[in-house]
Amino acid sequence: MHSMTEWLLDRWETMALVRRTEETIADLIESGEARGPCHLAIGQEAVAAGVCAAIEPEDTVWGGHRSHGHYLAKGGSLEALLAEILGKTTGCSGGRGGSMHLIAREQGILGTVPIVAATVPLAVGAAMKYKMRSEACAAVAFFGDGAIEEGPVHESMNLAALYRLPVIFVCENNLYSSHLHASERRVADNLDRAGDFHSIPSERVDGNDVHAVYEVALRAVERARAGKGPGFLECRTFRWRGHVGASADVDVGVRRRGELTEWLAKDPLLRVESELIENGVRDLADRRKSLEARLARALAAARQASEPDGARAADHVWQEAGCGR
Ligand SMILES: Cc1ncc(C[n+]2csc(CCOP(=O)(O)OP(=O)(O)O)c2C)c(N)n1
Ligand SMILES: [Mg+2]
Repeated sequence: MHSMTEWLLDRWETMALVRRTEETIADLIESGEARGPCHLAIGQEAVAAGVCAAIEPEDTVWGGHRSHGHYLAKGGSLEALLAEILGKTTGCSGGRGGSMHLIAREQGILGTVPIVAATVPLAVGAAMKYKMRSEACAAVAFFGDGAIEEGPVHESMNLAALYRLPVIFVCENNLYSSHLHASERRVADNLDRAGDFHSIPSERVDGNDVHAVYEVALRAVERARAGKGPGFLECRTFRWRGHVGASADVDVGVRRRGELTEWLAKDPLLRVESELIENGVRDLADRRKSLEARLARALAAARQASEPDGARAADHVWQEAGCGR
């Protein structure tokens, strides 16, 4: 098989995994089995898949409240994700965090946290460590267009630019922050210029085109590794579901209803599938079947896992005096 087709098949595997996992999570929300808030990124899969393909296993990623895709694309365990969402002890955060608190240290997923913009400075901190210790790693901060409205993103960009840190700022511009459209929050559609003020090279890319995302991410990562400092990517995309939960939020306004129809036609996964079929790949149905079997196994294991012990709810809350100082 042509190596480009193999590369694209890998991206398909990641994007289909993210899509079907999130659709499964949507079912768990609707049935009431998943009780904590879940934010789905269905429709945005090419950003996680493209960026994570451009980095190495030892690089780190950081995310926010909508990070199932980042976690899976970087190699986080599917079973530990579903178990976390179901609040089980085998979850990646021991069942204490739920959908919005994902971590997998071994895979370089050092934290997804729902305080908007909060992990961006942490990614910069990691990049500072790489630089100080001359480690050839890069850190990736995934955040939304709403996060740009928070101070820590700008402070982080300034520091990263000043010290030429190996960090990539990946802004997933899905046009909405909760229920507010970008045009209700900003005077201009200019997030691609967010890095200008700090002399950080910034690029706008079609976030539904996995090839395009990969290419800009790779350029930024190569620059960062060469000691040339951070990069900023604005990935234009759209979430098909609502801000939180399984619904599509089309009742939020006429605008969103029209936009959704428009964006459904730009399905990033379907684009990859069409290209694979054009390139002669004929076994997508078999691959889909294996994916369903994998998902069913992971969900069954998560369901069977034990619930955390209520008597230990305060574990990890307090730092014992004298420890870790
Ligand atoms: C500091 C902070 N302010 C407000 C919120 C409430 N909140 C949660 S998600 C969200 C919207 C974030 O929008 P964006 O960054 O574009 O990410 P998206 O939801 O579109 O992926 C807000 C305002 C929060 N969690 N943290
Ligand atoms: Mg947004």
